[in-house]
Amino acid sequence: MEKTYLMVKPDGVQRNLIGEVVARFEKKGFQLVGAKLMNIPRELAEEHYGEHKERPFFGELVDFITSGPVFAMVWQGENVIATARQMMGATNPKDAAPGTIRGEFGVTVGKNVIHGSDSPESAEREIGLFFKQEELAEYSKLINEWVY
Ligand code: FUP
Repeated sequence: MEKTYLMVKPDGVQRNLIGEVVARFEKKGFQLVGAKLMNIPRELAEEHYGEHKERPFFGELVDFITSGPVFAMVWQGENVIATARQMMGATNPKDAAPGTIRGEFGVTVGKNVIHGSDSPESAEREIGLFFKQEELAEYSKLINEWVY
């Protein structure tokens, strides 16, 4: 089953949006297989956002993501990577469609509430950065007959 890494960022945690975000993915039919509230160590943040190392906003991005607890999650389901990206909306909340998480709850590009892996490669990499194998749960196959 396809898996993705999603994270409620420090702005979303401070604004009490964890439940709202979790509820949306649960109601859609995806399954939560791992979750934890954590403060991201600076080195982990720099590795997670490594692709942006040369960008002018890199320092601010790392400062922000380490500024308070995040809610790190792994979700699974058919096409969960691309569907979660659609449910999140565009990176810049000003371009995010109404109804999406960033469209509903975000205003600025920095504080955009949620992170989600953008490809199978980044999902695998990010899940590995934030979770140990034994922190991920397994469901019996039976449970899925109500969704698929
Ligand atoms: P996304 O995959 O939608 O989270 O977007 P990116 O990987 O392109 O960017 C990662 C984070 O960098 C965004 F969530 C917000 C931040 N960012 C900025 O602060 N300024 C920018 O111009 C672009 C991204």
